[in-house]
Amino acid sequence: MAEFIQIDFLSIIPFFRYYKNMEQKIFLEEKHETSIDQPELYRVYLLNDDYTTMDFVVNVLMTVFDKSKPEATAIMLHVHRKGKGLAGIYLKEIAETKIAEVEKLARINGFPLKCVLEKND
Ligand code: TYC
Repeated sequence: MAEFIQIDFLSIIPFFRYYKNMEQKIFLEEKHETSIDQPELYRVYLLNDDYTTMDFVVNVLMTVFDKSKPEATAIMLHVHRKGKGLAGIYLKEIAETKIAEVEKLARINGFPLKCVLEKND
């Protein structure tokens, strides 16, 4: 003799509601997490000095910071006139690596060129 399982649909409704709420809660928590997990970005500035050649600075901006020649020239002239200029904005580790690269290239070539790192708030 076959046995039948009887389902009382009315008593199942609260369970559906519970799972729907849980799904929404997880969705909201995930959304919240992505909004607070923004990576912190840092600005790399080049500083002016009296000894580094303009050509070397343009070269550094093109090779290390991926600037075109006209962009690199404009940034270099801005640094030369104003004392400081933005080379790029990166994640902290990448920014630090770029600074190390610039200062290593500068020392090898006998120039005192320096960079500074500032948090991009
Ligand atoms: N002031 C330098 C000169 O007259 C050129 C220069 C530009 C140096 C930018 C550094 O970050 C710098 N030769």
